[in-house]
Amino acid sequence: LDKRKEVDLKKSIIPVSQLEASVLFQRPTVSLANALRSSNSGIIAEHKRRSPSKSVINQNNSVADVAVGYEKAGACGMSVLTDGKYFGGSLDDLLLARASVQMPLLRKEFIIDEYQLLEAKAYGADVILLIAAILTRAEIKALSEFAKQLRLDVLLEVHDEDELQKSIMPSLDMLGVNNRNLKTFEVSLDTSKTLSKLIPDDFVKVSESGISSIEAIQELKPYGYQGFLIGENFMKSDNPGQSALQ
Ligand code: IGP
Repeated sequence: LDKRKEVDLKKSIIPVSQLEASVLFQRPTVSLANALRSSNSGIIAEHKRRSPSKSVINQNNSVADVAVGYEKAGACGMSVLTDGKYFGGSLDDLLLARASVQMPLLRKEFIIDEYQLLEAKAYGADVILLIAAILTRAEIKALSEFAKQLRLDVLLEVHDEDELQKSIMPSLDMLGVNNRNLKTFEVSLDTSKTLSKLIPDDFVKVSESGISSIEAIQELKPYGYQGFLIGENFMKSDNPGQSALQ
């Protein structure tokens, strides 16, 4: 989990003042948490070209086509991987998705610095991901409070009870339980089931990773989950939007 050491902040490329002056920075954001609360699909569909666990997943479909397909299929929101090194994504992917759809967009990234939140907003995100495994409680607090000032929703991701206990605070909107063990890449929905009862009701619960069927979603709903983050299962198809319909 030393990924945070490798995050390349490229701070010098676009000055903060320029990010803040961008047209998208002024755009009113859309809350994914609210969308999930009032939806019965709860699907957050992800754009993911490749991953450390699976290498290549999809190199053919354009981000714009994938985004439009997901929106037409009725997804509540879309997650766009902007990490280049491990996932082959970029901020341009986020920008292209933003130009194509109205639904809330999540910047999926290893966020460790406020600058990345300004970037997220300037490139059209509505939601940011914070990963408990790579952040201290103080960092989670500072980053989530800054995100709220920017009117971005915050999805906080945990893998186990310690990460969850360390992270709970009012500046989070959604708590995501990642079913994928980052050390072994093994996936188990039991992680979501076990941790669900420890998540206070004021947060929208999201189950992340390894969800590959309607049955899995039906299985998770009784545990209080209202959001389901699905990447590979859709992206491995020739037509990700079409596969999000089923
Ligand atoms: C999607 P899957 O198994 O449906 O492709 O998983 C998403 O949960 C996964 O990509 C993810 C992720 C992350 C990627 C969850 N947390 C943190 C990068 C960083």
